[in-house]
Amino acid sequence: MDNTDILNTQKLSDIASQVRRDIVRMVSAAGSGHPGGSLSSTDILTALYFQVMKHDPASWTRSAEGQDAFFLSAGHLAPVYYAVLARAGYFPASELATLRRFGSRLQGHPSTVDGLPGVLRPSGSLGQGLAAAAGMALGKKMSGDVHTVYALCGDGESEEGEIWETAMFAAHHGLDNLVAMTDCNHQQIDGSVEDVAGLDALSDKWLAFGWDVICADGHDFSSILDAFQLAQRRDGKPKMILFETVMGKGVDFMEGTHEWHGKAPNAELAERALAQLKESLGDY
Ligand SMILES: Cc1ncc(C[n+]2csc(CCOP(=O)(O)OP(=O)(O)O)c2C)c(N)n1
Repeated sequence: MDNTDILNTQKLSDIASQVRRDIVRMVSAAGSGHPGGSLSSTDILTALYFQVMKHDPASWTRSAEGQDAFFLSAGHLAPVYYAVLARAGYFPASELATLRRFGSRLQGHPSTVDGLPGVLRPSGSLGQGLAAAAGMALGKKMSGDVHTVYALCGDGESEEGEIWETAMFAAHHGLDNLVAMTDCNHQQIDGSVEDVAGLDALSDKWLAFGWDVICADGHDFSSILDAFQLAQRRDGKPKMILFETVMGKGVDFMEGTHEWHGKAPNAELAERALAQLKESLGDY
């Protein structure tokens, strides 16, 4: 790691801290939403949007032609998605204050009805986003567009059948331009992932379905960036990055429990959370 890498990871860490502040403030103000998985996947999406993806908010369209594309398959992670999109320049950060308000473009789950820039398709029904990403990856291959398609899934989401239909489809079509990620925080809506349905060795499952599997620490930017680098290999196989993460990362009372999967902190708890998170880009 040289000095430039250290500078980059420090910058990413600062942005991630701001994104975590955004998540806490948005969900608390709305009085509902999904902070736990948003906080666990913050570092992954920060690295993706601020360093890895080849994208341009100014010329972005819903066809994602000539750019990399991202699909949020775990649609309930809308708070982190909106915060990263806003901070990356897709729409003003001030709009984050409208999360879940009547008439807002920032619905509880991503919607395309009001044309929120950066959102390719609605999501929230688990499993669908990865399938859509595979469809776009096939389309890009057929049209000669060399860009990469990314998708983020939850580990609880990986208990959906549609995930495994897509696993077969993508391997069958040799979609090596598809980079899927799983936020392995081991918690889901009403308990631990293992208690609800039991995924066991997730890496063995993806390997058996014909994918390349990369394992990384989802809170260490060097590890995250190395994983994305490895995932660029075009060897005829789709890629799955299994990111090991902590539910609620960065807020002590939310860490490691499913209790904050879909619950908003009150004003007092939000203040306690914000005191743990550094402000870097200015609150909206
Ligand atoms: C098809 C479908 N089934 C069930 C649900 C309800 N649901 C919403 S989130 C969730 C758990 C997802 O767990 P995970 O992907 O691990 O997300 P995290 O708890 O880490 O935020 C479930 C079952 C849904 N949204 N869609």
